[in-house]
Amino acid sequence: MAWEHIMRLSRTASTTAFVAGFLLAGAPAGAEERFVTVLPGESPGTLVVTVTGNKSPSVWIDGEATPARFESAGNGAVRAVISDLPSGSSLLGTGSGKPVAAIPLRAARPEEAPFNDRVVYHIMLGYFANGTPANDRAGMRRWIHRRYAGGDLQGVLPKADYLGALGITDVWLSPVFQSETSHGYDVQNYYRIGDSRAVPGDPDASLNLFRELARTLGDAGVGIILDLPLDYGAGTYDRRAGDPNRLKPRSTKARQEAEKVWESWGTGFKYWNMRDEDTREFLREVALHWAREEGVSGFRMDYVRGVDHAFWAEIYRELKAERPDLFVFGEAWQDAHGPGTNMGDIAKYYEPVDDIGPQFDSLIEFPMKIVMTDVFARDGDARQLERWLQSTEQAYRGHGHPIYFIDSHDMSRFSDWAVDRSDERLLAAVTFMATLRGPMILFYGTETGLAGGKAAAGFDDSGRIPMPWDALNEDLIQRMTAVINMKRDLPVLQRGARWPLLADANAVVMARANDTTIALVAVNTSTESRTVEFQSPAPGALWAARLDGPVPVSGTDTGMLSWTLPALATVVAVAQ
Ligand SMILES: [Ca+2]
Repeated sequence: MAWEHIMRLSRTASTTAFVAGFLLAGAPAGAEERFVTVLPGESPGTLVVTVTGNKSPSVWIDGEATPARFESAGNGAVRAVISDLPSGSSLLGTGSGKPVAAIPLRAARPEEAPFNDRVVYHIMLGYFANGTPANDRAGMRRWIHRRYAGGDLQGVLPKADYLGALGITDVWLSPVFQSETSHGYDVQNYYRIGDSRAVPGDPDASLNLFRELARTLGDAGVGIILDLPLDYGAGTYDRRAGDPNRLKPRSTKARQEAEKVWESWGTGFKYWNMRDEDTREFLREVALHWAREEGVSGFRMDYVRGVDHAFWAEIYRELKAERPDLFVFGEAWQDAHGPGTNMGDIAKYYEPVDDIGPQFDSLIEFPMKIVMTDVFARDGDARQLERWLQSTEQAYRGHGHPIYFIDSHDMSRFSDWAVDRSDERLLAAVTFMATLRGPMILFYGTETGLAGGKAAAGFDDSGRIPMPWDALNEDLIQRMTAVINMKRDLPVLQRGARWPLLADANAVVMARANDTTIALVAVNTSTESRTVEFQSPAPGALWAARLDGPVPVSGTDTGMLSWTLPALATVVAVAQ
């Protein structure tokens, strides 16, 4: 959930107006420096960079301006050789006065980004699979979605093999707790599995079912990530069974404008009083309980903007002390203000809090989701991909390992935005996402091209559609599985440096590199096959295709590569 969506709903902007507005917001304003290419120089410790947007830009290494002499490279771009790079340099930036764009210069070490290999499959329980009609609507008193399909843990259980076969590492379950709605974010008891999700009226049987599911998924190599709303509980929160440590949590009225609007819809939420230390402990204990007692693999923290930064750092520190392997990521969405503002806001959650430490392992990457949808689904200018990757790298300053997604429960599905519903368009987007530095989320149904909602900007819940088990697109699922396996097989995609090589209106080429491997990634968003030519980051290397794609071959000039890209595709090749 994200409260700002209410503000969005009050607007009447049409879809096209939103996209156009976004493109304007995303276009470079005047001199906005961007890297066109970054390539290793001939001698170690040198880089050859090309920058556009400023004839005499500054170059920054880890936030420090570094000397560089630029000369014209044509097309308004300038080129410089940067030598004597300090070893271990992380972030190469450009911009006047301060860096505005950056690229990661070195691969993240596994201990710096231990969760970048994760592929998280997001299940919204009510729509995924209905294991029994006996619990449908049990305990629900409000907010029953028009497409709620009775889905429950009994339904997920027999799908464990399906989920394991996709190659995912975790499932993120929408809130499993006792609640009065179909979405489940209004928790009545953090310690009880909800009646509509499991066995009505029998908390012990419900918990046993959850444990059976955790075991079965575990056998398939898949962990469970719980969706945890800690900003608020239901107005009807169970103060006896829901507070086993007798901490007597306190609540307040809504504190933020968006929350007030939400409350006016009559859901009767109770906002936890974060000024009360017992309440903070109560909330930390909730997460610790599920980590200690039920062995979940992580948490997706809901609406983190509703809670202070210190709380997130405190709960992160306690969780990691207990279970360093827990993957903790947050949702910091601010949809009423566009991706630029949201990016700045997300950046605050990547910053460690003084005297406490980090807040999250990762944050859900909303800005790139919007950009990827515009480029891959709406034929938007492909240069936006490169531009926004460089913007987010700078904004997150190397702390950030965004968890990328293209579909979610709160936004219109990619396939509903798409100008045509080709498998290629969707697959090109998911493949591109899989090549980005960070973990990724696949919303249930995306692997089979699920659509049937509507295209609307900001919050929209029309993508909550029952999983079409009787009409799966087996071919697409197989190809998605290959993409997921590629992500998991190639550490260079998970943590490697990223060198931009080419970007134009409908093509992007980049390299990903670590100490042992260089991978090339190319995107063609046009509906025709086309050949791109670019400088090789590894002259003389032979390239092997992944995903049965084409390979780059020697170009017209020495050191150039030529790659013929299929229409609407993201292709990957790895240096041999
Ligand atoms: Ca059911």
